[in-house]
Amino acid sequence: MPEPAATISGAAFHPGWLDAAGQAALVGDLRAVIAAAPLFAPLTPWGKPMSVRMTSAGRYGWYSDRRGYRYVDRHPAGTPWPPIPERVLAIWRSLVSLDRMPDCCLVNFYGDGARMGLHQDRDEADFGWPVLSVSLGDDARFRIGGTERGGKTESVWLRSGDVLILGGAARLAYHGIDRVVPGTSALLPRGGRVNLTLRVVD
Ligand code: MD3
Ligand code: FE
Repeated sequence: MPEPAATISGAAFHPGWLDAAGQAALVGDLRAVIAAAPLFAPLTPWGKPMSVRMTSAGRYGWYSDRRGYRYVDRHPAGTPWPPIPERVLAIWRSLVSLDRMPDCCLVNFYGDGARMGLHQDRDEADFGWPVLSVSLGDDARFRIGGTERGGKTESVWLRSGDVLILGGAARLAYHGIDRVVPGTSALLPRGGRVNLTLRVVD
């Protein structure tokens, strides 16, 4: 596997992994995913809509409502999730594994003012598999700490085309997105940020 340019709290950082043409092609693939499975704002377990809008591709999609966080095999409209685009799977093959493909590609869209508070990703069955994240569009300040809430954190700017692999000790690290800076990328005509996370679910 290629060596990361840097390690941030145990996460492997590959800045600029996708060039401009690769990013634009990926946006085209995601338009088809969103046409089949429209973005929606999941409700937190406390009943408040999240500021990040989401959808998924793959066998499972991530979902939340008053009953809690979980993976489900259908979009809220009742339709199956579309397949994970081949171009997305190619990134996973290059950086994670040829032996096992991800079950879920969660698509997070950050419009004006959207953010994601510090949390752990622990709805998957096997934390031995890393999560792979791809950033597209406007710059975001990403925060990552340790495995205990309230510990020290560090932050790093994620820019369009950057890829992060969260494995090992980083797999259960608290993390979140503090803010997205409008107008920092021309990739998405109406602005905003898209993050893809590839996950092995079960
Ligand atoms: C660290 N997404 O969807 S990606 C999420 O930019 C999520 O939309 C953020 O956190 C986003 O759950 C951050 C980077 C990331 C993804 C998964 C992780 C960091 C992670 C899993 C474990 C530890
Ligand atoms: Fe997360």
